[in-house]
Amino acid sequence: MTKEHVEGEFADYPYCNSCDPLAATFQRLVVNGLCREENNPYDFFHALALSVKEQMMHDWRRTRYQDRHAERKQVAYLSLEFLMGRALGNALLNLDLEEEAKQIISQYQVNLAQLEALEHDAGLGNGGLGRLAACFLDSCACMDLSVTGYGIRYEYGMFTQKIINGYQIEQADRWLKGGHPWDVIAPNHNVLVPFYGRTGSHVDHDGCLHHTWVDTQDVIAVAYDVPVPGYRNHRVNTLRLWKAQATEGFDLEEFNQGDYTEAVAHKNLAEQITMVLYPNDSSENGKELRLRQQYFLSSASLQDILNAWVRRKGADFSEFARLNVMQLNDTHPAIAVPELMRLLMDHYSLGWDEAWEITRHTMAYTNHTLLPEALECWPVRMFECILPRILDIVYEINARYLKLVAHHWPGETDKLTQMSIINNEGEPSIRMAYLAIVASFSVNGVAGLHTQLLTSGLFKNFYDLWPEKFNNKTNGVTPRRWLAYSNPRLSALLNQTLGGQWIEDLNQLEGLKAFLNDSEFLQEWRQIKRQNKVDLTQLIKKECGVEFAPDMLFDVQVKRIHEYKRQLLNILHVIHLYQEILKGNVDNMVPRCVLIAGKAAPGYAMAKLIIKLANNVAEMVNSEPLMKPYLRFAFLPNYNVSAMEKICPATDLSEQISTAGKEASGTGNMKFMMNGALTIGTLDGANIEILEAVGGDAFFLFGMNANEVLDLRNHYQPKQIIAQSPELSDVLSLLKSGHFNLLEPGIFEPIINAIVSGNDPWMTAADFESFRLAQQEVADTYLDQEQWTQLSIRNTASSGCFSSDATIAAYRDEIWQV
Ligand code: B1H
Repeated sequence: MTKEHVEGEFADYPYCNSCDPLAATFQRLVVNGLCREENNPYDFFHALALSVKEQMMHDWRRTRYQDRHAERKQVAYLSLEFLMGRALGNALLNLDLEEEAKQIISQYQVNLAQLEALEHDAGLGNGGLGRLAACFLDSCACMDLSVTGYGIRYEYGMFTQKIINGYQIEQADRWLKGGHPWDVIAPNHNVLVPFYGRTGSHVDHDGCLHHTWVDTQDVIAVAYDVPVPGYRNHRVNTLRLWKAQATEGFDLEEFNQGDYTEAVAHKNLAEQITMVLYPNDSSENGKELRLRQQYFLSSASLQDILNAWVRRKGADFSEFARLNVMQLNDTHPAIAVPELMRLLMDHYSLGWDEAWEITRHTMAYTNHTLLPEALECWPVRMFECILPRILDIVYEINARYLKLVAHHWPGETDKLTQMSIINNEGEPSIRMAYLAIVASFSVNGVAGLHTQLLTSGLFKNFYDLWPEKFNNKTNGVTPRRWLAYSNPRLSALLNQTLGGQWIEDLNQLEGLKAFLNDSEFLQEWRQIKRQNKVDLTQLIKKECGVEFAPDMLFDVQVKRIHEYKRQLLNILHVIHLYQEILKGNVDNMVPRCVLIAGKAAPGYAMAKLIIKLANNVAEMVNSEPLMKPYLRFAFLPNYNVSAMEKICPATDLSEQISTAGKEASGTGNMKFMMNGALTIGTLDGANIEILEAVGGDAFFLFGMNANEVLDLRNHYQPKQIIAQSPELSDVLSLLKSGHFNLLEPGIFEPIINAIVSGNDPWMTAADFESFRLAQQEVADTYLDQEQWTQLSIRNTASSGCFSSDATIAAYRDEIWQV
């Protein structure tokens, strides 16, 4: 689209469209003293980021104006997490300003890559779920969809991980300390979010009963807007992040009574809400502050959406559901359901039925996990105290819905207990997933197997009741960040070979298959991977002091540390290779560099112990001279988005080895595939779809499938399995002998016990042999470099369906119906 075209089409847009060129803004900022010290690179970064934001301002404002005035459905993506990573490189790519930026800063003895590296990651998420939200925002902007992200502006994002003596140490992530050049405060969008207080009711002049929520302690939600630029299409969407601020009113009262400290303490209480991201991936933690975060986000976002509606349409909500949809990113913002009811009834005087019709036609819920420990249940007593009015509404929703259940299953009273939103076994609690399902017109899982397991297991009753609500939307990742930006060498080859259209239409990568027998092309492909490996080698040397070598096989597992993801299986395999090398069994052995990275939730002792084990094994492997030609092992600290940008272009083998049925989808698996890695994996999550897309000969499959895992569960006897595998027995004996923890005897006992216990839900021992054999097949394949390269090309060529553009197209057509 040309600039004239854009201006012509929106001729009625009332604002002027003038903006200095990037260079002029940059010069002005530098000269006007943003660069305080001579040649301080961070100041240059800041000036460049501000200049790039300036370039977006016109399109940003126009996008908002246009979306407001078009009778198009508006989508709100509600999420407690947006794992954005760095913004500069991505903005330069999407706005086509890379070359210009390079030019501008070439005068200052720094280069663009150095400046980009100074940007602090926006780590406002834990892992896959938060990064998915970020990829979706990119795709929505690129596909010209009017989608607003709503989230929380945490003062402290995902913690910084340090490794000291092999142990994970968490440090606060002060990501805003150098200033955040990207956001714009929008004070005219501030809203008040109520907490505590009590409910009441009154009858108005017309005899109507009204419910009230009084004596509340209100917190101001301040809007911080972050621009989300589309790919060269002049659309700039908004990510609106809320920050909590104490109201002056409630401070003042106590202040006037002379209680200064109480007043300040209360201020802190309010502002605590957006202080820190909860660092749990796949487990809820039930803290009151977390509930306050969830309500704060949900209420502020819905008030914002309703305010915008009322400004345009007045208090007529008859068209609201046709023109609005809220996508709930897991149950974390599911409290938006009763909150929308409350706002419509208590603020805009709608009746229950009218409010419910609107709610159940605007809410859509995405489930991201089957793990029972991650399913949110809030104690009723917590709601009673913090959100009394919301609790009333939840009770009413439940009562009306249970009538429907009773009608559908006459006489089956246990259905009522099983399906009730309120769980009365033990301490009464609210099942947030049930609340979300009852109120949503769409419920989706994030990969084929995951959705199938939802409808046949966890949510089976609901599927029987409302089959039409359920659908699958397999995850995807944005090819802008994860291929075009992260892998410039490969990207250049793709442009040269296929033209530049693949960036917006990833299925065009299929065209690579025409070059599978072109030896020159294969050679180039190999060279690019090798260069990327050289780059990663430098990072590993710097961060871990371990020397990777670019001609060895790069075998990589990076993701949150969790027992179900089975980093342990990977470590056991490394120990096995170590033993083979010590024994001299090295004929045909393929030299390998194994990399593990990831954070453990601070309260998850077993995950932290797995990190310690990885570090101790790495220490032994890397310090044994015999290993050097064959095996290196590193644990890279502080895995985050920008680390993945360097890791995925350099990976040969992607480890996706979770216990089948446990990983809902996975998205790292897709980034690796796109960048030409081969996968070793189980039939879990989106691995299944990757296998289908690329073909069985280009995927190293091993292990039990989800049904076999279930079947084995009740008669699992790892001791027998271990006895039948001399390799696994040897590995466990060495581990038991204390070989890897000479100075800290006994520390790995919990790990050994977990593996040999019949209670191990992740069944590490059961899949070891199959994993070891698959790894041997990997090695055999890698020996034939030509074949490996062909398989690598086929992986990239087949990755088109894992673009988040494809995923978003399906959300758009099948859920949002915009
Ligand atoms: C996923 C979470 C998650 N599923 C609770 N569930 C959280 C649960 O802070 N909490 O309380 C945070 C995150 N995260 C991941 O979502 C799945 O494990 C992946 O398999 C999936 O690819 C990803 C995106 O759908």
